[in-house]
Amino acid sequence: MCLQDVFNFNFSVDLHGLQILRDNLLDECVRIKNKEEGMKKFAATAGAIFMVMLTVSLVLSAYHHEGEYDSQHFVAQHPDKAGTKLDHCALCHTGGQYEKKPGKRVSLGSCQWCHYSYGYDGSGNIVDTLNPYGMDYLVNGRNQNAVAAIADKDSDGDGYSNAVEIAAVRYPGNANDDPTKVPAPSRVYTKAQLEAMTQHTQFMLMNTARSGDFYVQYTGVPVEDLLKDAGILGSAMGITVFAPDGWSNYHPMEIDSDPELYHVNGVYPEAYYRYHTQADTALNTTDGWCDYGAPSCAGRSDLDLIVNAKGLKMILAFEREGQDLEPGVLGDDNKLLGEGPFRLVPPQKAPCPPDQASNSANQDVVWPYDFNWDHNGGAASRSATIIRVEPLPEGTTDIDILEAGWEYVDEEKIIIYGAITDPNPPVPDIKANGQDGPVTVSSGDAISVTVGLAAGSRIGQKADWWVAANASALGFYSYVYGMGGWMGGLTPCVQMELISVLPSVGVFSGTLPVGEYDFYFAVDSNADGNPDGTWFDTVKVTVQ
Ligand SMILES: [Ca+2]
Ligand SMILES: [Ca+2]
Ligand SMILES: [Ca+2]
Ligand SMILES: [Ca+2]
Repeated sequence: MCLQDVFNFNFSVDLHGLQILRDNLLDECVRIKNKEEGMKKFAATAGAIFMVMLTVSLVLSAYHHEGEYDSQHFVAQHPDKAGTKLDHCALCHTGGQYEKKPGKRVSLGSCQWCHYSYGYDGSGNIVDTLNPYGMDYLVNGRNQNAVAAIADKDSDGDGYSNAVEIAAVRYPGNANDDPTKVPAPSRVYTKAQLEAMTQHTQFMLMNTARSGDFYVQYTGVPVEDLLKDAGILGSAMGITVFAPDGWSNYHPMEIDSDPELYHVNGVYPEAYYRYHTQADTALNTTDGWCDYGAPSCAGRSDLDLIVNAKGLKMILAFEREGQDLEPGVLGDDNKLLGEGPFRLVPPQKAPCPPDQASNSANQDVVWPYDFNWDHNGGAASRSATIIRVEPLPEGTTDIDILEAGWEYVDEEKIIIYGAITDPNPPVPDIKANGQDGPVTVSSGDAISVTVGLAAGSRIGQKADWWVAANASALGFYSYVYGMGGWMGGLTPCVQMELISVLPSVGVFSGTLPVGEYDFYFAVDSNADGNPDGTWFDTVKVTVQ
């Protein structure tokens, strides 16, 4: 009798718990299916198939968000989704890349991509910025009926209809976001918490392309320290910082050869203070371009080395010249005014003098506008409320607060989410004879193995479940739910959404031949059929 026969022969298990869970899941599938069919019927009876070929001639003022026209149609159809992450440009628009110089491509998020591709003056082609859902919405009439008409389509081809995705608050135009994923770990910081951390003060130039330059002293916490405090994972490659007006900036963790990518870790080069009467807005009120009026500029002269005791770092600033940053508000023209309560401040990577504004008619000056000079001011996110640490851990998706950013401005908070420590991960538990082990029994003694799971933050995420035993000299055996017992090799027990299994259920009960057995219970952060063992527990059984 081989070990497999032993397992099969002796296998007797209380499947009741698992069966109840399975039945609940089947009910849920039926419910979703009915909902989908209801949507189909509604769409058909409404006859809402509008093939309106739109000429995209959009008359809009500068800085006006196109989303305001379309979001009303989406929210009218889905009033309960107002203010969710779907009530955002990213519902219909994608990010993109452009070739800045031959062979050099720059990636932009949905907001920046729209502004880049479509332009502030509406001169570009908005269609270039649409994701598959946005495209379906457009060709179906670009109105509330269009939202209904495309409900049962799977625009992004990820296997879930638009209606199902929207109900689950998942992007219907992004195949990387679907209802089997759970929100990424997140952590909220208050201003008081930031102030309690080790402070960093630095004097620096904020050089912009066309908004005017200034020297300033900012105080805050180094972003590197903040992310360490949040438990940044070794897998993190960079951060995207969001402001509540929809603006975002990406920053890699380590220094990058791209001059426009400002890194999070480490220090930036020292710089010289550059002063010229032509640039000084206090002296040259017609076309000066640099504000030297900050108290921290006092006593400095042209070509003085700027000394910052702890160097220049990317900081999350909350004070300017010792005063709280002015909170951000959205002006009548949709432009963000103010910069607080928190501003992400990157120093210059390649220090240079303040240069004339690009839109100034007078470039016959000491430091005319130079496209290739370092304009760090443009990468300094004002009123930052969200830091996404990328890439998001497998099986997770964006948290649902993108449009709640204004509340964070008022409440002086910032949220960090993504590749950070999960304070509430799944905890699998496997026991032999009620013990965590190791367990030693005599030949002929009964052995029972039970598993339990606290699904934690991953409740609802689709996963591979594994119940396996590694028997000395005979290799792996798996308990496969669909087969009703144990079989040789590694096969998932079941592939389904993570749920808490409390109390524990039996997976083996009987006797085993003399030998050593390592029993495993694992759940993965994916459902790809390959054993990852993202979260696992083990118990050793020795039969003497
Ligand atoms: Ca889909
Ligand atoms: Ca999707
Ligand atoms: Ca400038
Ligand atoms: Ca897997």
